[in-house]
Amino acid sequence: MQDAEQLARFERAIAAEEKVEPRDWMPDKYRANLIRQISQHAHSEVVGQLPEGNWITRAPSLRRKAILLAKVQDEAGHGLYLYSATETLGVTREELQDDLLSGRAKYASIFNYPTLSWADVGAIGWLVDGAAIVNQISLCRTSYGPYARAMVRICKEESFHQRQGFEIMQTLAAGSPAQKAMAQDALDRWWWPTLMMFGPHDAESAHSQQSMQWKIKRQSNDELRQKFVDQTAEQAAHIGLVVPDPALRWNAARRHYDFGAIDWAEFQRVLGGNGPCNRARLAARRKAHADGAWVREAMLAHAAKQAARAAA
Ligand code: FAQ
Repeated sequence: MQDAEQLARFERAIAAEEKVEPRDWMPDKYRANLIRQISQHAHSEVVGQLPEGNWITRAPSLRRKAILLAKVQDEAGHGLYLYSATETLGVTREELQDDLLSGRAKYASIFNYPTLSWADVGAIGWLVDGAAIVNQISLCRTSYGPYARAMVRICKEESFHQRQGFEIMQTLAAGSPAQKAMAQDALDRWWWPTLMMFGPHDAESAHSQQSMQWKIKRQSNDELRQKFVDQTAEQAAHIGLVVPDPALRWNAARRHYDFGAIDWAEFQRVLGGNGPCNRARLAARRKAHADGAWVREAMLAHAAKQAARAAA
């Protein structure tokens, strides 16, 4: 079959909301764009364990520690689903790891910020997982089958993460003046970096047009960011915390919250490797990979022995 015919068939399937599956024909650019987005997403889940992992040994109670351990472990699982989904597109896990560890691959900018207090664990669950859900609910309808299915499961777990983070913030905000101040300080530091998670404005977004056309993305960066602001502004008011944006106000005509300008220079700095924790995050991942070398070697040796026994 000619490429033009295959492309027309592919586009008809996309228009009919059919899922694209690994063995289906797909344009090279569709495949490359998916490998880029899903692998960045996988790397984000894995690097995203580090800021919260920092607090496992210092959680304020056994209950909080058990919840945090489970949450961080969930993020590792999300990384695994997403690496597996990426592998269905013909790229190997080793290549993906190499891209991350060499610094070639991007991961979400938010994970390059430090967790300075226990309230930051609450802020991450509430804001970062909250933003991730807004984005990922939309991706449950993405056109690539393995990615869409991974998103359904991930969203269920992220909802629990968001609720536990909100509950930490709610508890602190209703606590002593010092606890409330700690919660407010966390909101002050995490608010703007969370808004950056949705990516550049639509007009500046390099991939959006093609990704929307192929239904890889179902809603634009700005639409999703607005949805997040609308829901989170009300949640902050509900627990008596103040969003650090003097321009934030309900716009009755638009039926949305207006909000202030994002510092895109800061976003670019973090993407360029110069955020507060970029170097520490990559160093931690490289160390974990090196420390795990013996496990990989042992597993390969075991698999080779099993295969030799089966062949004998
Ligand atoms: N950080 O043309 P666009 C989580 C890059 S999961 C870093 O708009 P696109 C769970 C972008 O990659 C969080 N880079 O790109 C959790 C592109 O670079 P490239 C991760 C960013 O793909 C919670 C360039 O800028 N979620 O948090 C960022 O159409 C708690 C141009 O941008 C996902 O990955 C950024 N914020 O739209 C875990 C969701 N924004 O490749 C642990 C899936 C943009 O040309 C603890 N991904 N860039 O070099 C997406 O929905 C999309 O990829 C966007 C970006 C919306 C992130």
